[in-house]
Amino acid sequence: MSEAVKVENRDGILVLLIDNPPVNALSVSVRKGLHDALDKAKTDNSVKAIVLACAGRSFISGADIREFGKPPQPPGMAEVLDMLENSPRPVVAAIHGNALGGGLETALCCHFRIATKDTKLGLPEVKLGLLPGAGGTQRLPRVVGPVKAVQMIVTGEPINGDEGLKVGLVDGLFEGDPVAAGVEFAKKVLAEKRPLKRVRDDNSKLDAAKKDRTAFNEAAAAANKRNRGLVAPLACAECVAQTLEGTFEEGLAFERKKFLELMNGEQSKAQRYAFFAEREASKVAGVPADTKPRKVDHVAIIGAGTMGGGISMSFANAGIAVTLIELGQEQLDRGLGVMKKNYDATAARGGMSADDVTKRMGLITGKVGLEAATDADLIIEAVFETMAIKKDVFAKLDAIAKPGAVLASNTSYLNIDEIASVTKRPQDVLGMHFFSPANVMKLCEIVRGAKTAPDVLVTAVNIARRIGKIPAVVGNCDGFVGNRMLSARSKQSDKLLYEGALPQQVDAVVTKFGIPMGPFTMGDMAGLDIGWRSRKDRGIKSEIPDALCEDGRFGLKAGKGYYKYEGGRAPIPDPEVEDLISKTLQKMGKTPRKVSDEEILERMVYPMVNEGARILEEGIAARASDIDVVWLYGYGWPIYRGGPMYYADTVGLKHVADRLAAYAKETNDPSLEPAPLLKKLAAEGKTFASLASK
Ligand code: T1G
Repeated sequence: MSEAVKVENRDGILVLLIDNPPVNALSVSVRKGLHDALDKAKTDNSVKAIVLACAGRSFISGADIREFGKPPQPPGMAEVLDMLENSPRPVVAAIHGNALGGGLETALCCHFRIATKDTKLGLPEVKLGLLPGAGGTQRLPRVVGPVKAVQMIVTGEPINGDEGLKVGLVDGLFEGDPVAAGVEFAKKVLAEKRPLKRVRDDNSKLDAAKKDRTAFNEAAAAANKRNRGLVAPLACAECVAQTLEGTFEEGLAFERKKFLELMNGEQSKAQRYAFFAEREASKVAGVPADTKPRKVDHVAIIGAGTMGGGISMSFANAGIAVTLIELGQEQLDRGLGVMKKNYDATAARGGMSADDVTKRMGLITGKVGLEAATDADLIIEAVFETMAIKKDVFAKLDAIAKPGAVLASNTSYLNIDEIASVTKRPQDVLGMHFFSPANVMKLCEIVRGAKTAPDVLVTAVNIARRIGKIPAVVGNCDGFVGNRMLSARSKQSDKLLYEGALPQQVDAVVTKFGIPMGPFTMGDMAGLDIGWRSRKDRGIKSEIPDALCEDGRFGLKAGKGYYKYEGGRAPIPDPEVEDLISKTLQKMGKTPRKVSDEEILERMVYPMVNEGARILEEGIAARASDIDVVWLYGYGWPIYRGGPMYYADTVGLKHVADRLAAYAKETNDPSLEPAPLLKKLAAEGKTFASLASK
């Protein structure tokens, strides 16, 4: 008996209990344990039925992703699943927690499945750039029908046990101990002499779609709607469609072929990297892994503006009560009204019920005056982005907040140490930089002050994950990690207009690369007047955006900026802007040149990578993968490209460094000179990833 699979014979019911923390992945030790136990059971006449269950918090959460890309270790999943599916005795999967990916595929090879009502049953392989590679694309449609199956497999979204019972994915629900429930169900199956049906043998749920593909095609198209640039979702749909074409065996062979293509493809490698990078970022470098977070029961948010409202909604969405504090009743009511409107809009779209809206709004208690934060364990300040106002708030909080309360600022670039300096408790102060819209965007930059205590960092990371955010710990500098790299890119996009590129050309290169919005569309969205005013305050000229603003072209809100807008938010290239740019260049005595898309892409991405190298040199980020997490979840970097640092590794750091040096010379821009770390790694033929193994 392997320690990963404990075997126990309970009056003829053979219990196979998988115990492979933390998520019961189907690692080789589990596969071996199952294989040996099933092999022995074949000739053990005392065994009348088999129960497959898991110890710990969950049923099997999938194949062991860490094994991918390495030489396969027997027994393979297919072999073990075959033994389950062809067992001469009934096999019952007793599922709790998660049955995901290979976990659900394993359960589909059992004759019966029972689950708890809140179990997550899903095939999320598509999120790793893969598809269910152990028969899931062929078995799930035979159990829940091809329409439901294609939705689940292409989106990767799970259903719970309740819904599983309704759609026939589970045969019964249970509460409490999976093993006891499994044994009881197995006894019932024996007593009722239920026939042993293999999922693969029942095609009845495929008949309707075989006759009329409309519903299936519509479901496949709908599920694929937001998958621009990704190859896995399409492959998932193709595999499910195979159930309507040929035999089970043919479908299985097709699935195998497509799975291997994806697993060995560039996109899945990047997406699997992103999966682990996200989890790595939650481990605070330099802080002992067993550092306990402080207790956070009561949360206060200061400021009911866009950010404060979005942050409050994130907590409410996670079922955590918050006190939302404003200085005046009118501002508070306005902020609460905006949140209610947001929730109502989601409900109107069917994204939640009216009851959900009431519940979530019920978790947000509006208060006037900072005193309402007195007993909060965590206070997140989200007031105006000026140092004076933040200092004033933190000085007051210092006098009001209870000892040990964590004081976080949502500032997007101001100096955390300067904010902390007005308190007597700098060790309790840090940044929690949410990204707008805060109730949607996943990233939370956790900004580490010079004096921030380790357990305060761990507390912020922990609470960020509790509200469904993806935390990345960053150091204190102008722009932290994300915005600092964004400014390196903006500097180049602005310069390109003075060299002959047009806004729509630059934006098209960036969106074709897979980033949702180009720099000039982004500028129009944010408003060009903000930068214009700040430049005027500092006596700085920037001829093209200045000329646009002098012409009242403030961006989307003015109906024109770098683009024109005709009623909607879609940016329309505007000949007037082309004219304005050409006149500005003439005035400046500049001759525009043809700028290639390739140069634009390199000057959009490589300066960011260069800034990322400097960020690593300065210790502002502990890992290159943390920088990638920031860009994947804060700025829409395409998941199938892994992040800027991962992407640079795939391009080759020597090429990146050489191109930067060339552009530094051609455009007379020393800031494009390769950073020392980049130069060093390039010279040594190494990658940013090689730093992680140190
Ligand atoms: N393989 C290896 N390690 C895994 C893993 C997996 N499948 N899932 C999680 N881990 C590690 C994770 O890296 C972390 O490690 C720890 O477990 C806790 O994870 C053939 C091809 C299950 C919902 O895609 O979605 O089956 O940081 O922090 O928040 O068709 O983990 O502690 O060192 O995420 O409670 C399909 C992936 C695989 C599910 C739990 N399955 N996992 O969330 O914990 S491919 C998945 C998750 C497959 C077959 C195909 C989540 C979770 P460390 P965690 P959590």
